[in-house]
Amino acid sequence: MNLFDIKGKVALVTGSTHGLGMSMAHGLGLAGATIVVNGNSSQQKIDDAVAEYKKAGIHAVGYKFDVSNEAAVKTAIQKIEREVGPIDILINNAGIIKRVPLADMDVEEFKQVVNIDLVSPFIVSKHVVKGMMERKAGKIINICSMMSQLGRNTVGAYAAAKGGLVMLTKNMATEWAKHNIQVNGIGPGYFATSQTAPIRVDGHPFNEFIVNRTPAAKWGDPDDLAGAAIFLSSRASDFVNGHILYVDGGILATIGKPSNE
Ligand code: GCO
Ligand code: CA
Repeated sequence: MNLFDIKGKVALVTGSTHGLGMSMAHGLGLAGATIVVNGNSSQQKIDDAVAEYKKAGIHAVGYKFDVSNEAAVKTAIQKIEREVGPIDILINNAGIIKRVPLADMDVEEFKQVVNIDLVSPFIVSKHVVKGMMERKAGKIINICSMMSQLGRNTVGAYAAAKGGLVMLTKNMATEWAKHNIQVNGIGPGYFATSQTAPIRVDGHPFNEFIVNRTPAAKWGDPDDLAGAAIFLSSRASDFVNGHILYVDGGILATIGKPSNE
C-alpha cells in the first residue's frame, strides 16, 4: 500500500511550461501522473515544454489557453477531459507579478495582477470541480506565496491577490470537502526561478537579504516543492482541507536576524 501513489492520475498544472509550475508538474509526472501542460505565451513554448517532460519519461500533453478567459477555460477543460481523461488533480499555479510601488501603480495594472493571480484560480477550479463532484474525488492545490502572509515594498497587488487566494482556498475547501474534494495551498518561499531572476542577481542587495532572512540560508531549489505537491495530490492528504503548506526554508517561522549574525 502506497499512500502517496498517484500513478495514472491526470494532473492539470496551469503555467507549467517553466518555473515552479514545471518543477511541481515534473514531480507529479515522475510519480506516475499524466501531466496536462498549460501556458498561454505560444504553442512553441508548450511544445518545447512537452518535449522536455517526455525526455524525462513523463506522459505529458499540452493545451494552450488563457486561464483568465472563462469561455476559453470552459472549452479547454471539456477538450482535456474528452481527449486525456477526467482531471483528478488541478494545480492553480499560473501567475504574474508586477513590481511597482502602490502609489505609482495604474489601476489597470493592479487589476491585471488580481485577475491572473486570484480570479483565474476561481475560473479554472469552477470548471474542473463539476466533474470532480460527479466523481466524488478530486485534489485542488492553489499556489500561494510568502506574500500571502507578509508585505513587501512594490508587490502590493501581488500580495493582495495571494492573500485573497488563501481565503479562496479555505472557502473552496468549505464548500467542496463534503464531495471528497480536498482543496489546499502550497506557499513557496523564495525560489530560484525566472520570476525571481531580476532580484536574485549576484551583488543585488535583495539576493543577500533573502539568504540572510531565510533560516535555511539559501534560495529554494524548485525541486524542493515536489514532495508537498505529491502529498496534497495523493490519498495521504484525504482528510487535509483548507491548509496552506508553506515550503519556505523557515521564513514564516522567524522575524529574521541582523545581517552581521
Ligand atoms: C518578490 C518575489 C516574491 C516571490 C514569491 C515569494 O518580488 O518578493 O518575487 O513575490 O515570487 O511569491 O513567496
Ligand atoms: Ca533542480
